[in-house]
Amino acid sequence: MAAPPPSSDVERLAREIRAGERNVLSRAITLIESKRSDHRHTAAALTQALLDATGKAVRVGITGAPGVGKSTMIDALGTLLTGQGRKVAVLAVDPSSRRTGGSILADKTRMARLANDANAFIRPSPASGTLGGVAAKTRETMLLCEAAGYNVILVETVGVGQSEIAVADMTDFFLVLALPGAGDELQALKKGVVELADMIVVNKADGDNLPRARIAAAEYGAAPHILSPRSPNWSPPVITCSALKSEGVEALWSHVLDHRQRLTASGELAARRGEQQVKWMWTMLEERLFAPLRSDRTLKAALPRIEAEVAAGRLAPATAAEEIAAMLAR
Ligand SMILES: Nc1nc2c(ncn2[C@@H]2O[C@H](COP(=O)(O)OP(=O)(O)OP(=O)(O)O)[C@@H](O)[C@H]2O)c(=O)[nH]1
Ligand SMILES: [Mg+2]
Repeated sequence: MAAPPPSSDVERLAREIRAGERNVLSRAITLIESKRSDHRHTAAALTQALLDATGKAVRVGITGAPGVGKSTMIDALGTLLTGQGRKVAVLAVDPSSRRTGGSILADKTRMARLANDANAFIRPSPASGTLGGVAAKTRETMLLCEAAGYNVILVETVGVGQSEIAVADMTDFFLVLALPGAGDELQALKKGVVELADMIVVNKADGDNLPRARIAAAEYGAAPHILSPRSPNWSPPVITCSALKSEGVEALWSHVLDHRQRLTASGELAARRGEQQVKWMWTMLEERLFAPLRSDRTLKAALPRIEAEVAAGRLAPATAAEEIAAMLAR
């Protein structure tokens, strides 16, 4: 099936994005985030038109508990990379309503250097919605940024809930930041996130924290997941850093590049990307099929009643599912 030919509007947008025009990029991302169906059609045509210019960036996901120093690390790492002549885009996946206007501003002040860097582009998380929806928009945004010439994409997500999986599924390298405290934190990290990690970075390894950070790094290094890494060609390193003092950031990046080289050589990187693309397709299809559940007034009004009937045992779940499917099909 061939994609529909792009309209002249889409062609112009695509051309300007390829030329790296930031304002156009911002406007195009707003189209992607829009709920209007005409905007969504344009956005889809645009990503299709730009597809050949995507996929060349190093995509890095960054997670960790609130306050661990993700934004500070992104500022330090991003500044290092723009200093090497790279173009860095910073995106976020935060489906909670945590990130209101105020904290976007707070984020920009924690990324003060990057926020004023002509070779960096910072875009906060799309407004709250379903995780699937927010993640889908961030993925599309990532593609636009790549087409605009950004060759490093850093995606921040907060270390609570399912959003880590979504971010691990859209990146090549997944970085978990941890605190020097260890102990409890190690327990928490063991519950899943760490299995996604391509590297663990114990941050805030400065001042009085330094000895504790070293101990924590040794403890993480001995954690069971390290013995069963995601790839046969990569064992996740555990390092210490100080994002605040920009210490250890170069070593961090050299691990990212080393990982890239090994997984490219083994063919795993291409395979991972391919699997991710197919998974995105299904996620987007699901989002699209279920969209009426959130937007259709009649459906929205009917669902609480149906749920209540099912909960009370008056309506069989199978019958309820049939009823909802029939309404979706209308
Ligand atoms: N001492 C020390 N403080 C740090 C370091 N990195 C970050 N901080 C401080 O920790 C606090 C939180 O930093 P952020 O970068 O905003 O943390 P975050 O993980 O992005 O936080 P959320 O986005 O709210 O989840 C700030 O006060 C930083 O200055 C570090 O390496 N050393
Ligand atoms: Mg942050």
